[in-house]
Amino acid sequence: MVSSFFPIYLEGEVVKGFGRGSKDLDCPTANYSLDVVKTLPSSVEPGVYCGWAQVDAGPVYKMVANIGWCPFYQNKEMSVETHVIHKFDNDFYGSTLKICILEYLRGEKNFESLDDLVAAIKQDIANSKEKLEEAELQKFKKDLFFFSS
Ligand code: ADP
Ligand code: RBF
Ligand code: MG
Repeated sequence: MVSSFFPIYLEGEVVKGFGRGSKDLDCPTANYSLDVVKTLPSSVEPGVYCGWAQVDAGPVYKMVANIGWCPFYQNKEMSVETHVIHKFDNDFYGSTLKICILEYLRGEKNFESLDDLVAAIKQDIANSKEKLEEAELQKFKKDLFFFSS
């Protein structure tokens, strides 16, 4: 079941993130500006979430998002970083990204090494792919949020 706390919808421009080369780790994350991050309900727990994502008026893809302060990097500001589970040919900075957040996967953690962080992210991607096959979550792929302008 999708809990009554979800879905959470976010929409905003994709901006430059921390430039830590997430892309080199095979996991680019599209970042929102702080203004968009601030529109999240204050009761959202930092952590890793799965749901659906759309870049401009493109197809709706599976996504996994990290919400929080990234203890591994000790960020000063809360961020929302979305990894869209799709291979894009080009960057899409400046585009509008819509996300529909459906389920909490785990809390944010600190890691001993970058390798451990990358392994956890890989596992999150695999878990999200599987979860989003559930009929209950599939329904939101067709949500009006993505198809009304
Ligand atoms: P930054 O630190 O600027 O966020 P990243 O290394 O995290 O840089 O790369 C993020 C950028 O990569 C996104 O803003 C987007 O333009 C691009 N990108 C390409 N493919 C994806 C994807 N599958 N998911 C998210 N962003 C992607
Ligand atoms: N950062 C953390 O410090 N702890 C985490 O548990 C964590 N989990 C993440 C899970 C996913 C699916 C993604 C996309 C990012 C996560 N991050 C986490 C953020 C990560 O530190 C950030 O994307 C870096 O920029 C990667 O180089
Ligand atoms: Mg990023």
